[in-house]
Amino acid sequence: MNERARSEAVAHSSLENSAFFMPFSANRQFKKAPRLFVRAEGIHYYTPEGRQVIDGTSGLWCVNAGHCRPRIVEAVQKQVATMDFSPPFQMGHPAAFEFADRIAKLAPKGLSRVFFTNSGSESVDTALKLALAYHRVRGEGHRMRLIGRERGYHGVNFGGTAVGGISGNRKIFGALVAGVDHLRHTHDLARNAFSRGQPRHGAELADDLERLCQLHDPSTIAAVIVEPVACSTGVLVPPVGYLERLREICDKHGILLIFDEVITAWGRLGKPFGSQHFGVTPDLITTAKGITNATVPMGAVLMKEEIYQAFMGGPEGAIEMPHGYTYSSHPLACAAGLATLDVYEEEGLLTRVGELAGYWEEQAHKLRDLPNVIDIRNIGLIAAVEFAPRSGAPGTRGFDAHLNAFEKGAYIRYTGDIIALAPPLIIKKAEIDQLFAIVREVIASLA
Ligand code: PXG
Ligand code: PLP
Repeated sequence: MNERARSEAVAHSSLENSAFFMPFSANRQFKKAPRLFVRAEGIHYYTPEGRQVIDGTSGLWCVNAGHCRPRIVEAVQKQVATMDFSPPFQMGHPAAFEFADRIAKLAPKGLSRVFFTNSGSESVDTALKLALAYHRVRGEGHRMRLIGRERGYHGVNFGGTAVGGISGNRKIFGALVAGVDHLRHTHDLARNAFSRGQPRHGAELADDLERLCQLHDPSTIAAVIVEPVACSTGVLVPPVGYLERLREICDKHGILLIFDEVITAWGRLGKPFGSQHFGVTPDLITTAKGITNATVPMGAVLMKEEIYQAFMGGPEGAIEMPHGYTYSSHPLACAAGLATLDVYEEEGLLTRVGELAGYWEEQAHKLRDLPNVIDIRNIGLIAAVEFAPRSGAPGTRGFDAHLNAFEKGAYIRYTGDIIALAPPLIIKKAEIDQLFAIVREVIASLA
């Protein structure tokens, strides 16, 4: 059966008894009324019936250069036919070294070393382990605590789930990892609703880290991890001065600061990394998604030179870091990643959002007159609209908006009563208009 015939057969047969346990999905509801994509190109997806759908969320915040870019597709095709796999432990292949060097050149100054993983979740758990091990090799093994933040999303592995702050993602998984605590989140509709870009109020919420330092003693804390912009939880943009304050407190107490840039890197905020947009440099950065334009799964942890060097003190023949994945620096991922960087660079995509963000912000905030809209927030090429919850049925407005948008020709994400928009960075102004026209109709028709 060829690809097309297979996808049509799947689309037209019942999925109700399918073996596929779908991730983060309402399996039974979905299988009764599936929403399928079978093709993608540029900023569009296509359904089995051939209907065109604007990709309003870059897949899952990852297809930054748009879908099926020929240069990336050809690089992967060539690599898979040349060398499908090469072992990453005690062996290497040239593209891995080249890709790491190119990433380091784009990174904030000082973050000069790169560890490869296969996802954002693996990047987070890798960064947390690196932080613990870094302190330990420097004789500060008493720094064992990890601090996350309420409403943070750091993937689904044990470490990331533990530092994560979305209670629905945590509560059914037992005790998770010991020694974790959380900062308060920064969402404050009373003071900051309808902010454009960074909200004015809330820098003082970073002082919550001082509170945790007093509670646990700073010498017990290894690292703090936050998303510069918390995207999964509904786009929480950091208040002016907040990230700077976190940086100061971490410096004061010798705590490593990790920015989880799985979404905020790769041009989403108009710079290669979100840290560069905010002008605050963390000690480690976790990333994934747009690193390969999502063509092949990959993630990475970037770290300061001092962190890398701290591991290089032992005998030369010793393995410095007992950590890594079978697929770390997979040849297909490196090929996709190198071609992705070529596309980003040739088309100026890592800075294009600088020119587009003003227009994007204007269009997003025009939705303010619609019913049930209690907040609109934006930064870079990201926007979110928050709805008042229906009484007795919180979250249903968000889901209805998602469904309704799909029917009207736009794919958008939702979390609770918040919808999030983050289209591919190649989007044109006229296409931004189209996307917002659909979103306007959707919100207007929401009961
Ligand atoms: N950290 C952050 C900040 C993320 O946004 C991860 C870690 C985990 O990455 P992986 O590759 O393991 O999924 C993420 C992923 C959504 C959505 O709609 C967001 C993510 C994943 C799926 C859906 O908000 N973010
Ligand atoms: N479980 C077993 C039994 C394994 O042999 C391995 C890898 O060799 C893993 C888990 C880890 O898999 P990966 O390296 O793909 O994360």
